[in-house]
Amino acid sequence: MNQSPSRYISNLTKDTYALILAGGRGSRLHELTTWRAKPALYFGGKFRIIDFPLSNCINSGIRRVGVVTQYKSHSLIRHLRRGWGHFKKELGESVEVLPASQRFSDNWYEGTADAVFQNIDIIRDENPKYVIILSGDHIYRMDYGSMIAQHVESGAKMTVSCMAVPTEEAAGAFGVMKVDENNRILGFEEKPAHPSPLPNDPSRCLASMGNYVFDTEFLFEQLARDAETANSERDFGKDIIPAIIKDHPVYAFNFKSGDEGEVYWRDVGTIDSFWEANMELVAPVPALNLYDQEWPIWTYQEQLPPAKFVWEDENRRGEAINSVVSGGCIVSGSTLRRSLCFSNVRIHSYGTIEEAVILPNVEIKRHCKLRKVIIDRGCVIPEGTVIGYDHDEDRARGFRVSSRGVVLVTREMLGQHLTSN
Ligand code: ADQ
Ligand code: ADP
Repeated sequence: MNQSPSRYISNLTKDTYALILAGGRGSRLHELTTWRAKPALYFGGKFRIIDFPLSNCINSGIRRVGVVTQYKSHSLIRHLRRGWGHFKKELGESVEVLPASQRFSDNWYEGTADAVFQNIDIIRDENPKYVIILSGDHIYRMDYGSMIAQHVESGAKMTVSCMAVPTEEAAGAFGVMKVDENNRILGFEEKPAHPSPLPNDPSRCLASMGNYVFDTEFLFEQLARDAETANSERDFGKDIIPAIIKDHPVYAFNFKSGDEGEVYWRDVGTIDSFWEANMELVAPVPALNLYDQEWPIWTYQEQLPPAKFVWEDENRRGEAINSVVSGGCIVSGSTLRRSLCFSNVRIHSYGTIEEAVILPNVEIKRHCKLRKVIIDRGCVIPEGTVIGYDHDEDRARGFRVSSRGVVLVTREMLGQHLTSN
């Protein structure tokens, strides 16, 4: 590195095009993804999941980004247009939506590799030296610049970001790799039932985070080769990586998050993990720092008035304890504990709300008692409703109770008007 490291990295990130894969179905999120793709799901009081990889790109200095969409993309595309549509192509900046448009074949995107393959001409037009392919499904803060720098310095053709995770968590869920002492990948299995553990730690294995850096030409060659391969599922984890590691230098990049302590990376793929990851944010010191002005998470935000708390008398104490409350909310005469309210939530008097994740535009009428719930956008909770105290009763009313006892409530379950967000 004969230039200053930051200058060296910014030259590399400038020469990189990012493709965020945001077509996933997220079926284990049940009704939360009936109307929206998983990357469009709300998170953390005012964000959507996609804002995290997008902000990581912008904060890393990668200013040319394509977002590949497919399943239930309306909410996602609207969010991208409103929140991410202001980049200037003339300044070499753009966030473009790339829907499956059957330009090459009669098929929608098959696997992840096919989703990239069908956009080759768009990437070629940008003429980047490197392409970074990112999953649009995860919550984390990561400087992609160091991954690209390692990619270039190691002489890799492809680099896979990874982290050590408990083997029982990885089983059937993640791509798992074996590496040599220089981090070159020697073996890769997609979602094995019995992952091979790390040599120095039998309880953990090295899992792929689904983020890849490629030399552009090499990526194109491999996608073309895979497209001609019979029985391929056109997937990076299942097909491309296992096929290339023997004959080409493919390296692992060990992800360490910027914060001290635990490496923060969350796959909010289930009702329980979605609720838990949101709940983590109401802890006094959460593992994910959303308040770091050096690494802002950008999003679309409406112009909203500040949150307001109204304490009328001893029986109507409008208060929020260990909670996160977004703009446009009014908590009047109710107590909120360990809860997270997105924008424009109205909570009326004589209520007790605990461990609740309340998505935007919800209204909770008087005398409600809610515990360990997720309330989907736009629900109106009728006066006197009790949820989360008797799960048989909750199920009988049509709410979904998760395996760890989180109750999901949507407008449809309440028999209320639906819109496609
Ligand atoms: P999964 O996340 O299970 O495993 P997949 O379902 O293919 O893999 O999703 C990867 C990303 O691509 C997601 O962001 C998803 O939204 C998106 N996606 C999926 N199909 C798509 C399509 N047809 N078009 C557009 N986008 C699509 C992957 C790797 C594993 C790794 C985990 C980490 O395969 O090796 O361990 O990610 O979560
Ligand atoms: P509840 O009947 O359950 O107490 P209300 O809807 O009457 O709930 O609201 C109670 C209090 O919240 C009001 O007295 C007022 O202080 C505040 N409030 C409600 N709406 C607004 C608003 N649009 N702007 C400012 N404050 C409001």
